[in-house]
Amino acid sequence: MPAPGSNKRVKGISIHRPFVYGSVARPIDPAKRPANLPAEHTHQWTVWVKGVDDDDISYWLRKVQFKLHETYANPLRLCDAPPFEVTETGWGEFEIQIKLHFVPESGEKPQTLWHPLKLHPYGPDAEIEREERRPIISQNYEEVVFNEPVDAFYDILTGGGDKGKGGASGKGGSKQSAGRKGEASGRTAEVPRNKSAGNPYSEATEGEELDRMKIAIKKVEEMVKVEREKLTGREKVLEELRKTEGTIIKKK
Ligand code: SLL
Repeated sequence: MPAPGSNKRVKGISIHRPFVYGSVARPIDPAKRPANLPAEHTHQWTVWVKGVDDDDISYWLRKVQFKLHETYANPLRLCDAPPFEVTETGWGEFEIQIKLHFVPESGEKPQTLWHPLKLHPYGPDAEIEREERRPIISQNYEEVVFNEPVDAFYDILTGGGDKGKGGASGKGGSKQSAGRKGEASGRTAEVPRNKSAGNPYSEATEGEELDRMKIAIKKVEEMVKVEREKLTGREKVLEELRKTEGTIIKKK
């Protein structure tokens, strides 16, 4: 057992933890517009940091600070317990600074992310989304990597800690109990096998992405082959031309 407060690191080990950050924005329905809402506010939005499929991440993430645009009163918003999210209303898009503070046992420095808040539909379905006032979701899957974590944090990350929350029991636990290579037991970096209504990030999604990449690689290889053949043909013509030109020069 390491001495309390020991900062001995677990050598050669790197542990990653997945999470999702992003935002959802809803255009304010004029029929249901709250009376006290400033006239220029067009949307209500929420920005968040959460586990994949709402898995508990509070055993490694202690608090999250969101820094909003300076047009907001008190732009620094600190969430020191889950849910790590801020809901606001406003009129414009801007970059939200998200600062992740890890649990003190980790000894890790905070890490900063940036999320561009989206209020307006984008992509191929933008028009219909606008017409139907659909919520605009913009989110990213991300992984934080802890290289050679200190002993105490390693125990917490892998479920050996005694914090008693979100461990090998309950919803997250059953999903995570399978374990991954190089990780002891309990808490792992597993994502759900299949996607669901609220969560697009899963092993199946990853598989689909890999299949798409395989198809794309094959296509690129075929295109390269076609171009190579064209090049060989042109080099032959060039060779012929060189010969012909050589003959002409001799004639001169
Ligand atoms: C823009 N560069 O011009 C961006 C800035 C800022 C949005 C957008 C403030 C709300 C409030 C708000 O929505 N700021 O007044 O409380 O589009």
